[in-house]
Amino acid sequence: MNAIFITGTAGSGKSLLTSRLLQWYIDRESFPISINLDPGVVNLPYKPDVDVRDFIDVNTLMETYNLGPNGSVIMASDMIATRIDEIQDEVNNLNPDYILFDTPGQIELFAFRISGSYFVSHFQCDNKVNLFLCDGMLMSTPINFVSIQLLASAVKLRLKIAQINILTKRDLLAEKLNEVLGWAASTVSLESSLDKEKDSEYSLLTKDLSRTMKKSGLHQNLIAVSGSDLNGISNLSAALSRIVSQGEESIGGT
Ligand SMILES: Nc1nc2c(ncn2[C@@H]2O[C@H](COP(=O)(O)OP(=O)(O)O)[C@@H](O)[C@H]2O)c(=O)[nH]1
Ligand SMILES: [Mg+2]
Repeated sequence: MNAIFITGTAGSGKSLLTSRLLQWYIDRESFPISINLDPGVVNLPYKPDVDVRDFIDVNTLMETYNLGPNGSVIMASDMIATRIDEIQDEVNNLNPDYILFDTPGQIELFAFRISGSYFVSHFQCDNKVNLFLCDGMLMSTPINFVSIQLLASAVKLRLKIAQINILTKRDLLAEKLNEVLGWAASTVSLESSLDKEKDSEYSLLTKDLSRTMKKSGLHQNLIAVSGSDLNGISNLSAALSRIVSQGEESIGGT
């Protein structure tokens, strides 16, 4: 069993990509299942095989503990790890090839609180990989690009498993797509775009951060994917296969 955790900022395309990967593997005669770990989600573009909302009800938490919507979603996310045994049992009974974990809308609730990293490290399976989704619509300037790479690096440090960084919504980027992929692939290209930024103080700071990520091995390439027209999904599937065949010891990703 291979676990694929799908993380990223709110609205970056996690749930849509979960549904697309599910269908991708079904079409290739693998056996994938989907698990919704977002207790606060209302509508999903797929029918989850296991759903954390069956175990944790945000509305009940609101009433019982007199919480607002935000507080109850935080509490519900903190409770995910308490349900790991039930979720593990359901998954073991199904015994799939791929387990697609769709994670809470707000990345910090999963990656930066204790529950999410506990869940990732204690869930039992053969291989684990995290897909970190960088929202294509937020990668508009080289400074934004580096700040999101920094977030991707922080998530990698928290979850401590192999990670693939994905640029989502490639269909909406038009001519910007090659520029953003150029920033990911070439320091020269990124730094020359940073040199053109008006705010030179922040541009220098961003350059330093980017060089530090490169030096420490945290910088990763980006795979551009569209959850809308599926462009790029075969590259993603190939990167996933490489990690699965290399085994869990690989923490590098692409
Ligand atoms: N055009 C386009 N829209 C996308 C893509 N990925 C997600 N969306 C849309 O962006 C919105 C948020 O996506 P969702 O999967 O719910 O994001 P999540 O909060 O990360 O789970 C939805 O309206 C999706 O249809 C994509 O690759 N291309
Ligand atoms: Mg979602």
